Amino acid sequence: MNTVASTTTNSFQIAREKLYRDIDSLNLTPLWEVLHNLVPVHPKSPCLPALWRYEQVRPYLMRAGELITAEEAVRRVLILENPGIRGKSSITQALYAGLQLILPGEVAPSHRHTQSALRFIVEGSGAFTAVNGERTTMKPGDFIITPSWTWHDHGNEVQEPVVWLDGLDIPIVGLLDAGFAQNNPEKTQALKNQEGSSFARYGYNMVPVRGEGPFGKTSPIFSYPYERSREALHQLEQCEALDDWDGFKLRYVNPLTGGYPMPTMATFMQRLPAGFSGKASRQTDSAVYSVVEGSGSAVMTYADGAEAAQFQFTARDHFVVPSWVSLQLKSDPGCVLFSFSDRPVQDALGIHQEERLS
Ligand code: GTQ
Repeated sequence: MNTVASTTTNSFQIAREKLYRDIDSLNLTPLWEVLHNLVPVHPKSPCLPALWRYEQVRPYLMRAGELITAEEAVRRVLILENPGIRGKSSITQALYAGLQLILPGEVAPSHRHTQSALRFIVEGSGAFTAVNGERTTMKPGDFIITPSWTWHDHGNEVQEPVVWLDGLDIPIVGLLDAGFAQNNPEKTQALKNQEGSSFARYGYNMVPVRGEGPFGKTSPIFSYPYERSREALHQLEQCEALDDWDGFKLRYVNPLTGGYPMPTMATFMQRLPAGFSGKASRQTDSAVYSVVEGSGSAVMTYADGAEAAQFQFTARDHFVVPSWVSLQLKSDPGCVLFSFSDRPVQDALGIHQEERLS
């Protein structure tokens, strides 16, 4: 019986493989060989959890600073590449992240592209980024937006190096083959608006009575200063019970819509109070974290219960939590974490899922 069954199986197998070879030149391929990968039972990301310790990364960033100018590099950035998908310039399948350095006196020349960018300031105060004719000064913990297709240049007119985390939707725009880019003949764009004018218009829970926002689907606030987000979280801690999974966590908003500040990327800031030992949860949006203050630890677990990662983090470290890997955060001294993810895209598709494990 067995022999007959396996002979039949083998002859089918041989005939099937011949079929695959015969249809190959017509650019045809059988679905049934790949269906389980195309339509997984649950997300199985090729991305791995990873941590970039700032004390390890910083010396190399400074070495890059000695070897290439911001102007020659256009953007002097060390890309945070996910170890599971090396060579793709991506930190998750959907997102790009890198650490950008601008040294005193340098300019990163003006250009624009359809990819949206966020900046989260990691070290140094007083560099600027200019968007659409307005400058904003960068301070650690500030979250700054470069909306799609807006001219932007960065510069450092202070005496210290300035480093920030760049988060871009490069892989998403690449997936759609929808990228355009242009260099501005003006290296540093002409300023049209006084610094602070867009914050005055949109940053105080008030918005202009007439007219539409300047950036289409992107928030008209292009800098969300840390002092405000920090204050909000500290106040929350005084007056509200903490969430067992997140501690105190808020999401940044586009004041014109109440939605996410950018069409492709959601941003969050959270405070884990001293002694926090969180419960585990997992989400379908992979997230990139920048540690703003304090220190703590992360435990990540795969869907089958296997340990994915366990590490300690401290201020200025960065880490990535892949889709559907559960995350558990702890902090003895307390800490503040910034994070961003591709959640708006998943919300637009109606597929975002979160599971809070006990
Ligand atoms: O600052 O415009 O890290 O265009 C990658 C691509 C930064 C930027 C990056 C970019 C930029």
